[in-house]
Amino acid sequence: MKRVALLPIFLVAWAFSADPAPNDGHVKEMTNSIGMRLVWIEPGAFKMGFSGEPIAAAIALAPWRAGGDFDERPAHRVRISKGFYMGAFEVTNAQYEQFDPAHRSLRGKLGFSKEDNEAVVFVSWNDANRFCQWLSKEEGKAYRLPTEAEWEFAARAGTTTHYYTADTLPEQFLKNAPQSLYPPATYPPPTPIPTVVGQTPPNAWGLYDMHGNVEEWTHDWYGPYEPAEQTDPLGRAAGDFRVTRGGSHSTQAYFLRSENRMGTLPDDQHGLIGFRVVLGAMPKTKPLPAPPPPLNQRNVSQVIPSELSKGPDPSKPYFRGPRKYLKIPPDSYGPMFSTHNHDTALVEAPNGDLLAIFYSCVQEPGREVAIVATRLRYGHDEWDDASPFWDAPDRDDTAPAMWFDGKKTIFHFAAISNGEDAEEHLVRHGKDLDILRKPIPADWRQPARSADAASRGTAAVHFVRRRKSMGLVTADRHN
Ligand SMILES: [Ca+2]
Ligand SMILES: [Ca+2]
Repeated sequence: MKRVALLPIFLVAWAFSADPAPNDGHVKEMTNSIGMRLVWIEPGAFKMGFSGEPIAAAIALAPWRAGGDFDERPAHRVRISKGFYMGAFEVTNAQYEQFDPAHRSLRGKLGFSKEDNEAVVFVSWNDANRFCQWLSKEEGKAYRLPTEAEWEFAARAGTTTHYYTADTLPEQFLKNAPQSLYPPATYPPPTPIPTVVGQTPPNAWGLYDMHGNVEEWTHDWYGPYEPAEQTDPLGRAAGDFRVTRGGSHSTQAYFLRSENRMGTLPDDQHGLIGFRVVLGAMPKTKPLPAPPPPLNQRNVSQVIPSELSKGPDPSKPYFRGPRKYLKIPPDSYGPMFSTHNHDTALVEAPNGDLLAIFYSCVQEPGREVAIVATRLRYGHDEWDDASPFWDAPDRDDTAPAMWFDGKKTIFHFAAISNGEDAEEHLVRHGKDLDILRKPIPADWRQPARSADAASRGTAAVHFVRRRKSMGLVTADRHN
């Protein structure tokens, strides 16, 4: 982890040659010990989230998206009370590898990011934080990831439009956008594209690549917005996904908007995701509490009914009429979608409830695809209303499967992708739905329907493979 000693002399000169301090002793621009250019972001206030004009049809691509994604609302006033320095560019391979030289082996993986001056990718949220800690120690200063609010504030640079370039984004910002997933395409994109930083015009505050190039990790857990004005918000206190912002190459302009929110698991290392740093103390505010659990996880009886094994009298005919188990309000466009719901997985829980999950979207494969759930509680005649179950924002949470091990644990098999081809296969299990990862061959796309018990304590899950063949994996409580 050795620092390159070549740059500082030049860089100190740069710092002193920067514009005079704007008003409180901060130079407008400086370059740090590893050659990162940082620009000073003044404190201020802005409206965070979707507001303003409907998105043009050529960008929204579907009328239901003219108002942005459901999680961009309600737009709310945010005050950023303290200024900070922000990387003018995304962190590059050359910069990151001063911290972690071993990362070099990932250059060019799937065709992404080969050169020194390309944005670093295949770095998890945890990696990005470790990099910030390392740099903080090296320089004796406080480097960190931006909060989600700081990121949007900085990206907008005073604009209220969908991009800092107005309500449309010039063509030069779009790298491989037609190879995005909606309409469908393959992952990785068949045409590798350079991600050299700073090739498109910066915003008014001197920040490059806030629209596209690579997605950028932020500090915050992903969760719903609140309508009230906030000062220095830090997102939610807990969650499954960390927010990424700005969209990337191989992604359509809709997802590159200033207000668009994306996210994934904090240990995900992905070819679309990198980061930029902030220099400045973390705000001392408290995050919003984690949102309340969805209906399908609320008031779940912990009692195992004594008569559970007793069914209808087998000697008498027994009919129950069809009953609706999918209850999503009409014209719902997130977090549940009334248009297209499919591929149910069903388990009987030990308390006698039936739990059903399925994927919900407008069109598959789409980045809006989410997993929703409904529960038929033991002794009830009607299924609950549907409620959200699992939804990595702007990822296709492809085909779910579930399995109860006959003892205490329900497993949820999931895949996260940007389109048709899943890149991440996950197993969540237990009361808290802890996330485990199960290594699955790269060309296996999605779990297919419900899992079966293969042997005592072991689930067998069929996976659809890319060439229409099937694969089989097993899982138990330990893996
Ligand atoms: Ca970017
Ligand atoms: Ca989004």
